[in-house]
Amino acid sequence: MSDSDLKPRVKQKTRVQRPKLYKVLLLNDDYTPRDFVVLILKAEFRLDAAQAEAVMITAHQKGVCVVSVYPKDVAETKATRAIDAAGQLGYPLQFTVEPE
Ligand code: TYC
Repeated sequence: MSDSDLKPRVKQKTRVQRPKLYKVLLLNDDYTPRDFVVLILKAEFRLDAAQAEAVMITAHQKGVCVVSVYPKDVAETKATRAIDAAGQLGYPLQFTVEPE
């Protein structure tokens, strides 16, 4: 039997790299229609009807609500697309992204 047939006595530790996650926050305003907020949450963030309604109402009542968490580039892309879609219709809807 050669040396290379022997099992190593020291087990190597495997470190798994988890991507840092970022929260997308929905901000309340006085002008964007509730139905449009729900529509955007369903279309861009893939929330179901009940989740979208709950997130919209929480932002409406408390001023802000976490929509979901994603890797940084995904969070920023979704927030930007949602803001742009609202802006096209003249709504001031805002989303922000921050580390979890
Ligand atoms: N406050 C808005 C209204 O009364 C609805 C709204 C809810 C807007 C949540 C933004 O993040 C928001 N029409």
